[in-house]
Amino acid sequence: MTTKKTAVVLGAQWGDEGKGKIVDVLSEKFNVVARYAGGHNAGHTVIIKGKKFVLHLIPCGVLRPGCKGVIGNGVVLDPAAFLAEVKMLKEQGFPVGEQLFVSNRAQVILPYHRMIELAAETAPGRTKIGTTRRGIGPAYEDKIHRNGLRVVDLMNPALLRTHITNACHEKNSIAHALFGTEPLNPAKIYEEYARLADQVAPFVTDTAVLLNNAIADGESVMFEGAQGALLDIDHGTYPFVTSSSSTSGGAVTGTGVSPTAIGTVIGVTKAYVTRVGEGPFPTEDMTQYGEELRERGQEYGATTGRPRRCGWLDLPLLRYSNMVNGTEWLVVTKLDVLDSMDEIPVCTSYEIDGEETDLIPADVRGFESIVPIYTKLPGWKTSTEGITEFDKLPQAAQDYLRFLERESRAKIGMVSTGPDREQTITMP
Ligand code: 2SA
Ligand code: MG
Repeated sequence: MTTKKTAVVLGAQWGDEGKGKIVDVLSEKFNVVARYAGGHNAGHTVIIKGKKFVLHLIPCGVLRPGCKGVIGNGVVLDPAAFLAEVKMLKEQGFPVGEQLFVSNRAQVILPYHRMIELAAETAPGRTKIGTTRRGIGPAYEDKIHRNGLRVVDLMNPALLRTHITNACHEKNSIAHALFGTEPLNPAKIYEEYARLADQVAPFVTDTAVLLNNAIADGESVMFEGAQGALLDIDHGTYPFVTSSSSTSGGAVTGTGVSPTAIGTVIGVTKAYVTRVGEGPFPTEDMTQYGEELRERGQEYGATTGRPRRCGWLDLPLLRYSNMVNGTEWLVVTKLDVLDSMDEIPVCTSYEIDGEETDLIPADVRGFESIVPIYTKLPGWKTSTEGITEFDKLPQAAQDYLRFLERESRAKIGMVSTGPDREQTITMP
């Protein structure tokens, strides 16, 4: 799986597939790990020797001594959230200062982005997305509207002041007119962000140059996805998506490396499915079995603590995700969560308007008419927790994985049987 010098590691579903752990395990083989999309809406959990680290913005690679971390231009950076994470890592003894780099072209999240998002999410009559309320969407909106503030601009006090003054004028009037929101004070914001800028400055560089030089020098680079393919702004279940390109294409535009520089794509999928926030979820299980998955899998948001919706593996969606990402390898996580099930339903195709199909509807109404067609696979009813060899898994668990592999048309390279680094099967 890691014979290539560069790899994109991303979520194949709606996020929370356990990317944090997998990036951490694989980072042993990489010199650089780069985030390319999203912001501190992500929650990547890594457990090292029983100790839990949750990273939201900084790539998990920095937890490996000597591994460089890059926050690419495709990321939206909340300077306060970034510095809080740096502080947490330093307190834990990680030398982030020397090995962490922030793109001068990344966009900055400002307080009015959160204000607008909060107002929009709670306004009557608006489609509620169930966002993380971190200001992600409005920050990307400004980027695409060519109205954003980039990290390089954050470093320029005169420009920063003008930008904040003008933006507050505009955002305050919009938020007040539409949502009756109290205005923000531009002078206060300027003071705070000028101070934050000084602290962010030492990390800032042209990360596209850094990454391309690293690749040219024969270093290995991992591109760490955030959220998941089905939350991609173009390919996900729009409008119930995040505002960035979370699929493998985003690794290119979000860092400034060429598509030909990407060696392989590794998709991380749970052995079942979860989703947090609103939006379609054909295989969602609202019965006690869904509840059981949530409790056994501890399915609560790593950023917001929200309970995640739970359901069964959806092969049409996984195949779609593999197609859009060009996934060569799959990593299957949380297999052990299924240990207690008598039988495990897996959705193999859909019925839409009486017709069996494998096609993913583009619109939300199309999703509402999906009737999932399930195959029930036998459970194994014994613990797989911590197993490190495929042959040691109960036969039914091996069969489940082989079925998943055949039906999803990607090779399984690794299986996770618990949260710790060591609880991992590398496929023979
Ligand atoms: P946003 O805040 O604009 O990105 O929200 C838009 C949609 O994207 C979903 N989203 C996520 N889904 C799963 N995990 C995410 N990260 C955290 C985690 C989430 C948490 O790892 O648990 O703690 O709640 C994440 N980030 C964004 C979001 O639910 C919306 O559906
Ligand atoms: Mg997560």
